[in-house]
This record gives sequence, C-alpha cells and structure tokens, in this order.
Amino acid sequence: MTCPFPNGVYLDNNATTQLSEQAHADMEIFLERKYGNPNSLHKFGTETHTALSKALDEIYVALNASDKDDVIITSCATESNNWVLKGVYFDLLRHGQKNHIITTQVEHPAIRSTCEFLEELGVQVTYLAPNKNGIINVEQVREAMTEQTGLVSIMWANNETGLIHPIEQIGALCRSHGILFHTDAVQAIGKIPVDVQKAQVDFLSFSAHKFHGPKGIGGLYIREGIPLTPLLHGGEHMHGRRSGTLNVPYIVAMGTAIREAVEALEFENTEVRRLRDKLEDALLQIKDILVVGERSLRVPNTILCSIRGIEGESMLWDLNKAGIAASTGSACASETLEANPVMVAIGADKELAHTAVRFSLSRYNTEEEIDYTIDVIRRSIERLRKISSTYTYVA
Ligand code: C6P
Repeated sequence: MTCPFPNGVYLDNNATTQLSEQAHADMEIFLERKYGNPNSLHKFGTETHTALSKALDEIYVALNASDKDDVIITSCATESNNWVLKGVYFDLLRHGQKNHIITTQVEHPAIRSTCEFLEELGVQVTYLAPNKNGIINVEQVREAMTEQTGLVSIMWANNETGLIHPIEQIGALCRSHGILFHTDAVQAIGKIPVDVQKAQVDFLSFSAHKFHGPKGIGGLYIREGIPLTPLLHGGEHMHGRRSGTLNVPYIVAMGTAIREAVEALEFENTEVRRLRDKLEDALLQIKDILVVGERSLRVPNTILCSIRGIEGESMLWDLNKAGIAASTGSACASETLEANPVMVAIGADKELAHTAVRFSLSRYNTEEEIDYTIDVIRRSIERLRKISSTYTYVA
C-alpha cells in the first residue's frame, strides 16, 4: 500500500520525537554566529551565558523546581540515571550502613543494568514486580523498605506500556522515611504534569528528544542540598557537579521544547488522547488482541498490544512497507528470552507476553494518519494471520 503522506506516519514517539520547529529556529544562531563558551568573560561568552540562563529558567519553570534546587544538564537520561545510582553508591551505599536500593522489574535498561552493576559491588537491590494493573503501588514500596534502604528509583511512566506509577504517593512515603527518591521521568514530561515539589522527588531524569527537543541532551534535577558525587570530574561547569563545556545550542532548544511541551499538555490530554483512543478502539474490534493496561492509568499517547498469531516484527515490517513507524517495545520475540513483566502481571499467557507492538503518538499526528494506520493494521493482521502457523484464521 502506498503511503499517502510524503513523510510517512510516525507512531514511535516513545523512542524519539520530531524536533519542534521553534526549538530548531531558536538554536540555529548558537550553531552559527553565537558560538562563545558561556564560561568566557568576553562578549561572545556573555551572550551565550544569557541564553543558557534563559533556557535553564524555562526548565526550572516546567518542572516547578525551586531556585535553590539544581537542574544539571547531562547528555541524556541514560547518563542522568547512571549518575544518580552510581553517585548515591559513592555517597552512601559503599560505606555499608545503607546498602539497599528498591527499584522495579519494568525500568529502562539505563536503571536495570546499572543496578546489576551495583549488585556486583555488593549492593542489595529489590526489583518490585508490577501488580495486576501493571503498576507498582505504594504499599509494595513500603513493604520492601528496610533499615538499609538508601534509595528508591521508580520510573514515572513506563516507556513500553505508558502505565503511570503513583509517584506522588511514593515520594511522600520516601520523604517520611528519610530515604532518597529518584524518578526517571523521561516518558512523563510533555505527556502528563510533572511537578518535582508535589512529587517530593530528590532526583528526576529527563531527555530532550522525548519532548520534541534534540537528541544528546537531557538533565538531572537534584533537590536543594542533596549531595551527589559527580560522574564526570573536571572544570567548574554546572557548579562543579557535571564538567564539560556546555552544549549551548541544544540547551537553548531543550528550553524551548520543554516550555512548548508544558504549554501543549492540555492538547496532549484531549486531542492526542482522542486519536490514541480511536486507534485503540479499532484495535480492540479485531479478535484476539490484548492491549496492555487500563487507559485511565496510562499516559495519553501510548498503546502496547499483543496480537495473537503474529510476531511483533512481522507486523512492523508490514507497517514499515506502508510508511508507518511503530516499534515492538522491548517485549522479547524469542521464547528463550524473558517475557514482558507487565504482561505477565496482568495475566497474559506465554504467547502474548512474548510479542508486542507499541504505537506512541505525538501532537504532530493527524486524524487522517490514524485512519490510514487503522486501515493498514486491519489488512496486515488479516494477511499475517492467514499465513500464521500458530493461528487458525476464520474470516
Ligand atoms: N527509551 C524507547 O524506545 P536516552 O536514550 O538516554 O535519551 O533515554 C533513555 C531512556 C531512559 N528512560 C526511559 C523511561 C526511556 O524510555 C528511555 C528511552 C526509548 O523506549 C529508547 S530505548
């Protein structure tokens, strides 16, 4: 089927997003004429320094950070996540009095692999399993807490399912027990309101390319007065917390992108949600499809589904040929690999828990694109089920 949209239909916005036009326009001058190092004292430096301060202000406002808190620019959320876990290890866990981290089975590998690395250094890690709704509840966190718990790290919204964890309740629990709390908010910013004070977080990771900013730039929010050993030592950039000459053009673009993302939250919650629900309703009309997680518990843009009798990769291949970009999430296609823990938790059988297709929308998607996608999906499922060795197709 020939795609009627010249640039294709992009439904993989949890992987990365299109750069906003305004973010692109705002950063251009800093790639060209205004190239000074913001730490330099001459005119070239002061003009980039001013732009840097403005962009940082936009990030503080977007997160509702206080001006006593720190927002430190990093290269991406992977770096921010690594920094929190390894920094807390250096500051607290390696001394032995506290040696326990609570996290979940559904974190991004930037958390999971770093926890596994810390386990090799002697840290105890509890990986909470999602409940039957696919989320982690506050009681599970409370029950896992011990005298040794030094850090709780739980993502705000899951990248595969879009399911939202009760971050404000978990934040309040951690604060009342004096335990540090980190959240990976990569998939929450621009989709739902994120307020670091309300959520009582000590650390929060984000990545610009998930909210229509550029790739290779992100940040870590650190609450006022919380120490964190740097990952990168060097000059006095970012108050000595993260060294390296700052990437002014990308930081400027991230400032614009996060401001726009917050301004667009209402649109995300109404229009993007409406289009997501339209696509989801159409999927649910097809026989033997599982959509993971209650809609009301998910961010407005995400659908993770399993289609009986069809490998996720085969479906993606058909979609790609029709100009539509989606992904498999990281649910594993191979029987030998782990099943998706959320699907297991919500009671999916083995076949469904091993295959998935993720559709993630953005504010740039249109009704026409969704209608076209629905048409392509219907045809593809019919075609693939007819040739499936595991599915008995009945017209
Ligand atoms: N998730 C996905 O397709 P980076 O790559 O460092 O900017 O972001 C990493 C990251 C961290 N946390 C969460 C919750 C994420 O979703 C991601 C990126 C992409 O789901 C690529 S694996």
